[in-house]
Amino acid sequence: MAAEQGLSLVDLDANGVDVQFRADVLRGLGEVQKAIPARWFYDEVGSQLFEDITGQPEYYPTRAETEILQSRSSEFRELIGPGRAVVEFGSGSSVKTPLLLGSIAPAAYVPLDISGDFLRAAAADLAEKFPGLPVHPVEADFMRQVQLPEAVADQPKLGFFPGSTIGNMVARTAVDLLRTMRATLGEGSQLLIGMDLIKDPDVLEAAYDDAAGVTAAFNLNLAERINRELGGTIPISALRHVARWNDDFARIEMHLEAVRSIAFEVSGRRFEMAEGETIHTENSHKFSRRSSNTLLLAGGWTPRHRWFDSAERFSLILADATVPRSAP
Ligand code: AVJ
Repeated sequence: MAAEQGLSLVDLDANGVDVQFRADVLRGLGEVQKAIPARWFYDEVGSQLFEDITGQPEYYPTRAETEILQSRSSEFRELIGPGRAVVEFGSGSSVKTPLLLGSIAPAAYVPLDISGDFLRAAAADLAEKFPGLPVHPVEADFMRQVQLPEAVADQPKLGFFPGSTIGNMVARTAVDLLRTMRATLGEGSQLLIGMDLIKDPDVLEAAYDDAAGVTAAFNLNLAERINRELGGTIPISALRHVARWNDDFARIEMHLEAVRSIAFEVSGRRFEMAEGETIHTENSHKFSRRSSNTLLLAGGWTPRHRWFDSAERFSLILADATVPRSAP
């Protein structure tokens, strides 16, 4: 299918509609609790809005993680060592990746991303900042095992998965991804992964409902994207952004809530929402030291070192690929 021959991984129909987007939206709006996978936030508008979120005073994760990367350079160098191929899951953010690469003297940098455009931009940016560093971008869906370039086959790997993006997945999907990463990276690999921490629900809810309304715009853009790309007639002004802490699952949930009863069409199909009914658009799980250990171990990774920002809001964990052995 589309994944072959270096073609785009995005499957478009004859009208240019993203087939997977339409399938996910139609299925999700048909569920009892309406839900749409969070990955569909990130069209061009949504990606820009996320960048804007990271600059909001209430949204601490990006600043906290960047602080760790800035302040622990010598510890990274010591615990990771030189000569590794850094494999980043999702193409590099402008700030975090150079901080890591500058700390550890890597042998190569391999950004993986499903979007060829983001990938090429990130690769060009990094190649310019690190002139001697071989950069091998791979257009791939990292939720599946990826065949890494031949050039890095014999180099030990460091997986890099910042941002607490793992928190967007429910435990079962997160474990699948961690195991897939292990298969992609191989024996002897390490993983440096960002995981946001459980804290006061008021702080968390504010981080996902900033006063300037940028997160609200980010959430509502999903409904706008449905209208733009799938011939939707969702009345945007009848939807309200909601961010709420779910203590049982230790996660922030984002929803779009109907402020009155509405009916609309998407791709010719009709849907209704009662007043107060929601579309669940994102989970952002938060972790304790124990729950992060449990998740990593279940995914085949042994946590070796953990760093926190000075306010202890966010953690960056270095783990290595566990060699399975029998108990005890
Ligand atoms: C990019 C997935 C880490 O969950 O904090 C930010 C996305 N959503 N504000 C997060 C997001 C709302 C973000 N991640």
